[in-house]
Amino acid sequence: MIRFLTAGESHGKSLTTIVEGFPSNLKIDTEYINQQLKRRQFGYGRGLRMKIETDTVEILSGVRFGKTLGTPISMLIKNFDWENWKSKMSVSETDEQIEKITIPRPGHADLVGISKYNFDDIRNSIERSSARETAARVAACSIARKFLEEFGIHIGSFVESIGGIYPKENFIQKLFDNNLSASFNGKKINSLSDKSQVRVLEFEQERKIINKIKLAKKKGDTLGGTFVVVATGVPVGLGSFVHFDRRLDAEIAHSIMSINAVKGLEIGAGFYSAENFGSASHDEIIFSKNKFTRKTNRAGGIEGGISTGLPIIVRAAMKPIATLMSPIESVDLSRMKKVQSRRERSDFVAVPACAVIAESMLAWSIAKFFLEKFGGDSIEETKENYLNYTSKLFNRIRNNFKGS
Ligand code: EPS
Repeated sequence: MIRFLTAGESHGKSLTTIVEGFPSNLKIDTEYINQQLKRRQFGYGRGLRMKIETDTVEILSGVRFGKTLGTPISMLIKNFDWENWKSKMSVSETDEQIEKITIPRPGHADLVGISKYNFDDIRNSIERSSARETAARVAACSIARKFLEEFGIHIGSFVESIGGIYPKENFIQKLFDNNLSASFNGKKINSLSDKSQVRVLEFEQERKIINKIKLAKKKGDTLGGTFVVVATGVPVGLGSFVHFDRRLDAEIAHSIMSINAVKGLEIGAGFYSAENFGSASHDEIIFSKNKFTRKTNRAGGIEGGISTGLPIIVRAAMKPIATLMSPIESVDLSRMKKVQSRRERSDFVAVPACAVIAESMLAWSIAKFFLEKFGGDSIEETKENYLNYTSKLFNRIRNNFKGS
């Protein structure tokens, strides 16, 4: 069982995370984690905060001479902006007069947060509900990502649309076609999308999106979008149909929906299938070269809550950032009067970052179920378990059904 916790406020001193349950002897280094943190910070449309922060991790425990010890791994990411927030975010009581925030922003956790936690200052809700926390998640999930790479599992993502601007080519259909998806795997996708300022795969679409973001900025508005995350190299048999909380699709949905501002999710051709005949929705089974495969992958790599061995395809929708520079209606809680909601420094678009965070969360979910099936105390033992299962899989099926 792997688990992780994160701690830290957006403008507090730092973010921290503790990751527990990974086997010993997994090679890991700070540079690998920093690379993922950098990818999360990138993207046209981020606000001024990203000019202040350069996220890097300090590993505090659990790793020796570049390898995991099997003990809890703790990590720290500094908030450079904290220098500007020392009094506003003081841990101890302060005599300084700190202005309270009294106008909740619609779409944020502001109003629900003060209602639930009995606060007299919206700042107390803002700080932890901020998507800054996702930096710690990416650090934690980098361990999962590195672990999966040991088994040839690679995770990639691209932004499908921002502000309703879609690509000319239907990349999702390409992923559903098994002949095409082989050359369109997790690694390949990232080698293309990492080069784009908005993580898209078409140059013309990128140009149009950047123009739309410029327009949003000018109007003091924000935009959301859709993105796709793909995991390739996942073996058959992760997850289960035996109980709701052991289904791989349910686990993935939980992970991705937990990312700030994600409001929609589908696995494979989810919504398309709902409009079409079953014959156009399912993936015909083919037997070739001692292996089972499918003509298509509309199931998005999961059937009956279990991985099929084909790429796992997740598509999600992120709502526009809720902090607007041209505000919408709200209520000032100090006077209980209708007002325009408060302005606060923020991002205009964070869909590219969201896609990278979703890669990380998907890596976590797959690693969780992978270790449940193959987990040993060391990476070597885990590899033996994995090879024992995968190398015998086909023969077991053939022998079981011989003569039936
Ligand atoms: C965020 C608001 C902005 C973002 C922040 C998330 O921060 P600030 O209020 O300091 O300008 O930049 O995201 C990050 C700091 C990050 O690292 O992703 C929010 O309200 O969620």
